[in-house]
Amino acid sequence: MCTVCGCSDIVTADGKAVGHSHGHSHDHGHHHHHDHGHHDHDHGHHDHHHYGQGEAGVSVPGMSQSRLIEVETAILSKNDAYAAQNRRILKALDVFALNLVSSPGSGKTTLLCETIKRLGDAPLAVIEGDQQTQNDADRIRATGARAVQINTGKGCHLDAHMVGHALDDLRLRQGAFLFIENVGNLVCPAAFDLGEDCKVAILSVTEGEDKPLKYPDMFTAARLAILNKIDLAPHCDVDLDLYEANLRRVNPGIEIIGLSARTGEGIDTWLAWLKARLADKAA
Ligand SMILES: Nc1nc2c(ncn2[C@@H]2O[C@H](COP(=O)(O)OP(=O)(O)O)[C@@H](O)[C@H]2O)c(=O)[nH]1
Ligand SMILES: [Mg+2]
Repeated sequence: MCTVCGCSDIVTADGKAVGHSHGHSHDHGHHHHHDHGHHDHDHGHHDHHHYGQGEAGVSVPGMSQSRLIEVETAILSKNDAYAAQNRRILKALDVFALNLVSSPGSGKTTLLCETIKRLGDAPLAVIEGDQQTQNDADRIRATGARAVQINTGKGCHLDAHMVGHALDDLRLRQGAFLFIENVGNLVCPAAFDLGEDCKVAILSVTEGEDKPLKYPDMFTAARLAILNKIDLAPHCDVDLDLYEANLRRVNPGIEIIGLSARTGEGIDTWLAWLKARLADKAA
């Protein structure tokens, strides 16, 4: 994940930047690209280069698979300790925390604004993650809700340490919802536990039915998938059943809600789901 896409906040003691998730299957046979110095593209021997089939699930020039796993384990265990601390704080307040993950533009902020309006006076707060700008926190604050913006710079995901600092500023109320909008990215945020109760993956109908198959880690990590922008479905020739089938192929237990943050269609199902989860948390 992160070395490959340029995340700079993941740096080990020896100054190397790395990270990624390796919870995949090793059942497939080929490992032939890991030890090569380069590939000769002039001869058409290969029409598929897969750099994720080694033990680490990722390739970084100059680093062995075992070294990559070592570094990743160190990063994620540090993150997990912060996540556990966040989780204790949230549990003590019976706060239900959601980590909203998606590619940029799927409608996370729009859905959050509509959700906040419809939740009325339910206590809630929002953490907004983006590489730059406070635009999304401003959009949330315009609804009257409390929001803290986290800018990650070159970082491609929120981590539990960042969220811990935001929690200090949020003054969460007992029994509140906490919505964490992660950096728009279908890859890296999947690997980082923030201490949330669950990840919610938002996919919009214009993104293509094959996205769950192409980015399985995110949809495996999510409890719920929201299929947003269903108002656009009639205009863009999408197969909603195929979206659902592909989501269930990578995560048979995933819950799915289709809605439109624009027209409000389906949003009541989402609100009912949220309220049921908050009640579960307090139980
Ligand atoms: N047609 C339609 N557009 C939407 C819907 N939800 C969001 N959008 C639009 O999609 C664009 C990106 O939305 P935004 O909330 O900023 O996405 P984010 O990057 O995931 O936070 C904006 O132009 C929104 O108005 C929807 O349900 N239907
Ligand atoms: Mg946004």
